[in-house]
Amino acid sequence: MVSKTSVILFCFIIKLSICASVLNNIDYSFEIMDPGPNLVKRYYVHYDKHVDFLGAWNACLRYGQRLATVTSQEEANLLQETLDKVPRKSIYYIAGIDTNGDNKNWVWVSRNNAKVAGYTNWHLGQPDNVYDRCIEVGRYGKWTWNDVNCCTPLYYICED
Ligand SMILES: [Ca+2]
Ligand SMILES: [Ca+2]
Repeated sequence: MVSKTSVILFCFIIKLSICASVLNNIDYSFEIMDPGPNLVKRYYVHYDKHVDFLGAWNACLRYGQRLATVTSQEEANLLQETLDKVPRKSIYYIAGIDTNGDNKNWVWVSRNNAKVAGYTNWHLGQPDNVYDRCIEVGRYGKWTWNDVNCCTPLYYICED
């Protein structure tokens, strides 16, 4: 007889592997016009529906936006101001993923796979898990970053 625990574990592993293979196989290599360093960026916080990372990435495109990047202290401040206006505090995807699963090679997949370089806003002790290959904000307050499993249903932040 198969125990309930092993069924749950099996489903969990299947879900993880599907999610991981989708993440590895999707073609993120489309060209996005990059407005450059003087960009006046706007962030859009979407908190109507929880989705996994790919759902978030696609939803932003459907809105004519793209999943948010945070590449400087100015942008982090703008994001914080934007999030502080949202009536419900929650946890949100932004566009970084760990390409190798080693917590070292993070790229912004909505920005022509630009390396997450220079500015970062990791919470103390993060990233801490090689299986968590996406970035969420809001888990630990002050809108710092945490690495999270890409299958986790979360809200998301887009930009244009
Ligand atoms: Ca990680
Ligand atoms: Ca983490």
